Amino acid sequence: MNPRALSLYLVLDPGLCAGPGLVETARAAVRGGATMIQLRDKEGGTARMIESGRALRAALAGSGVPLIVNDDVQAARVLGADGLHIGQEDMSPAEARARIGADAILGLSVETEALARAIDPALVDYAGAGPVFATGTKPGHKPAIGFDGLARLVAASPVPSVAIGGLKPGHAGAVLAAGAAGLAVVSAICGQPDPEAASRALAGEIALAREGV
Ligand code: TZP
Ligand code: MG
Repeated sequence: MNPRALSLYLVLDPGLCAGPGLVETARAAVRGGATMIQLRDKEGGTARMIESGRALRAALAGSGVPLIVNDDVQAARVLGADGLHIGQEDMSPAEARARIGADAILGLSVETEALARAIDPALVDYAGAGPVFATGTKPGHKPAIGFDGLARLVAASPVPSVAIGGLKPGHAGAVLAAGAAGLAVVSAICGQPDPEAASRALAGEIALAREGV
């Protein structure tokens, strides 16, 4: 996996993208510069995941933006998704890797330095590191780690990390300075009145931060 794909990682949650809908939000985000899309649906079950995933796959075809499925390996396989993202409480990375195949992207959420250090780079392609800030998007999330904690997780991880949790415009410089490959966001794009403009603003900030401006 090219770590640049982690630059602006949109996590699409149907609960928060109810306005324009998942597909329109994804299209707008990609026009604005999103580099990876995850479908995360904690409520709808595998059937809805497959239905939404099919529409997203069609919308993303030819864009070069990978589609990642959260947790649901069955949906990921049926969809032929580009990858799977799992948390610490989901199946093990070894099982996930065995079920999605050698070529798919596998992401793992890590909330502590010890978990980041424990990543097996032979199995996992990237770490989702956070939450950087407290967020209403994920009730009951682990304690916020801040930018200092993020830097420690990134340093401990043997694979590229994407930061997540409460990230908004204004945060890209600090996230990249902490060593992360990019920002993963839900509410900073999903549910914004203009998801394309929101993505473009974040992507622009990330580009500026890379230039060291
Ligand atoms: N994992 C850790 S925080 C989080 C997830 C899925 C939610 C991030 O949402 P937001 O709206 O970008 O804070
Ligand atoms: Mg999970």
